[in-house]
Amino acid sequence: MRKVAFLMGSASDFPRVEKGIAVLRELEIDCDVRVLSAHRVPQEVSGFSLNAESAGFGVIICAAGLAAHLAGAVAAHTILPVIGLPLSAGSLQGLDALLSTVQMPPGIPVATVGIDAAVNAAVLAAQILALKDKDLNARIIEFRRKNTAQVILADKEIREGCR
Ligand code: RP5
Repeated sequence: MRKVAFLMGSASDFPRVEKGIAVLRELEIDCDVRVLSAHRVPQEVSGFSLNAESAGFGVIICAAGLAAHLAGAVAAHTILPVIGLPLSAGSLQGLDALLSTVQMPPGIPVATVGIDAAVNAAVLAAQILALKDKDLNARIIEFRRKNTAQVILADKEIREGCR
């Protein structure tokens, strides 16, 4: 199975992305986690992106806050699917990162999830890889079944507590 690259613009982003990394691990997906900034190390970003397909990656998740250009910079250099994960760093609480990530020009898409939605970024990456992996497909179905069971249990507990 191809790997997922989980890139973040700064090490300070890690607390906001670790739940997504945990989901990839739970789904038994190989994941390389890197700090790569579009602005601070642009040459490393382009080098990584140009080589990503031959290095065995199938999807690239790019998490960044503020003027979040990491996903767009990566997407400019590869036709692998790029998932943008805008983060709530800074005084605009992620709205800046959301718009910087999602508003890509025609022909260079970034599939953008919600602000700080690291879990959704990971599940979307898994669903893309699962198109060519039946075992992973089954693990995602089980992951969703567990989520459903948790909500049903929460509903039961709340209803019983309100009696
Ligand atoms: C962005 O700037 C990073 O993704 C991070 O969210 C934000 C702040 O980075 P640091 O100044 O904490 O390194 O590029």
